[in-house]
Amino acid sequence: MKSYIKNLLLFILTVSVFGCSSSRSTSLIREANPTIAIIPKPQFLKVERGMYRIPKNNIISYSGSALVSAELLNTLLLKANLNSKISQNSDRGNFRIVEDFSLIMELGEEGYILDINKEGVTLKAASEAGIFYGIQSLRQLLPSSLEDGSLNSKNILIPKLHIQDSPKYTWRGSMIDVARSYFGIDYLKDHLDRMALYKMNRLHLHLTDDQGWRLELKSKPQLTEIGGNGSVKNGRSGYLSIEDYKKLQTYAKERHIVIIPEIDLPGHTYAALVSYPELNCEDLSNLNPKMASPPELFDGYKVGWSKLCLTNPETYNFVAEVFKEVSELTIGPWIHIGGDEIKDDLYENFIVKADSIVRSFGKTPIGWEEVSKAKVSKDLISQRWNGKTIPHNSSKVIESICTSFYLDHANISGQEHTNNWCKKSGVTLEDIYGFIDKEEEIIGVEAPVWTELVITDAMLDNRLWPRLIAVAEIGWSQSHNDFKEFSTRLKDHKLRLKALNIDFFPSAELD
Ligand code: TNX
Repeated sequence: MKSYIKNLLLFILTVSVFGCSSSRSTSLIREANPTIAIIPKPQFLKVERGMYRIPKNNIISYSGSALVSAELLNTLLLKANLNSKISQNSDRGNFRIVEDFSLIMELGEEGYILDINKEGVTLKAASEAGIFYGIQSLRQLLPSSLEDGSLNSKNILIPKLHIQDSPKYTWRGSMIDVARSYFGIDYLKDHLDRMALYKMNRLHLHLTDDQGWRLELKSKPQLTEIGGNGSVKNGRSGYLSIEDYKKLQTYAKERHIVIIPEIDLPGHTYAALVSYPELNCEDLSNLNPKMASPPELFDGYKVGWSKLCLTNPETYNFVAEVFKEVSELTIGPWIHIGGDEIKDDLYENFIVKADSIVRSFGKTPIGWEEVSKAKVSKDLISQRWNGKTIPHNSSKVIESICTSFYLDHANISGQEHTNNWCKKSGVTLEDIYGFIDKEEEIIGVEAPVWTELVITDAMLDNRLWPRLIAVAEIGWSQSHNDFKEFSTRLKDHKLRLKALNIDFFPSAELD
């Protein structure tokens, strides 16, 4: 609270010293104003002179079908210990929500306009998603004590301003490997809340690997009855029930986030092979070197030693049944088929089949970049991680190059319990922010956390935050070339991360 008041005084001082004529460049105005620290950086921001004081009693008016958004804003005001009433089809409220599809050309699917002036707050967008993101920006203008419900001030002031904002990329993702160490529905819901604050919209779950299978399937119960019990050494086991998976997707959808399930095939499959041993080749030649064999579970770190038996026709029935049920359970349009780190003469043949199986169930397949060696359909999206694959066609790409996006790597050089095979010195905030996105086929960015060495909630928080905030900015903002300026805004988020109960890594940039 203290720092909020300090920031406010600083703001009043800067406005009175510099003045804020509309001809001044927005970046200069923003630099002069320490209270505006919105992340991701909005596309256009103009700060006006003065502040708007939010009264104790508020009216939220909305047009069209914006009731859900009005309720969301209502919740935000209630969290700030303010009163508010919702009123339809009137523009008399001091908070006005205008959802108007004709703004689609100007703002796109996810853009918004936020105006704060002496009359109050107006939020306009072509869609619910746009309004949602506008509310996230407004949320970041309110004191961080809002996040834990401890904000109880009679004098909540927000800067008068005009923002017009829309994202650079449609794909702004986070990936969590829940297969090596299990992270369940409670952690994942918190994670969705945190992602939403930073306008991220894709949560990719790496649901299966050698150590564990984390999604219940009715047609294949042993996958979780047996494979769900495994984990990496000292990691947690468990799985998402069908009910959990449905609930999680609904929760995500309410936050405009799509869940992407990954069933990693044909390698990284020991948890499936121990659950249904008949899927192995008769001589177990598909396990090489044999790090475990049924009925033992595998809790080690080695990768690339297990694969489905690609000469066995039963394998393809298994794959089709699994993708059928996963497709039926998944509300989003994408299914990730894995496809990483495996050698087999039939690999490309398998990937072509998996691609067409997934499409036959009406979903768009995604695979780790190796899949693009195969003659797959143009629809298949490739996820770049080491940049070593020469693609067979120019498919769309999700950028996760490990030097910039692998958050299981160290926050700073030498951090314990981190991978370092991609970059010895770690993947620092500055490494992430310095990523240069020059390739045209990129639809967005995604930051994976592999969890061989990440076995508690605190460790996962530490790997994700604050680095995921830099990823969010790369995904949303048109440019990201001034790390110093980003760091200045980031500092302002430290208290908010604390209020959200996040065990973030204490990066120097936060102090
Ligand atoms: C490579 S990157 C993997 C994962 C491991 C990670 C960390 C990629 C597509 N696959 O299976 O967890 O390295 O060791």
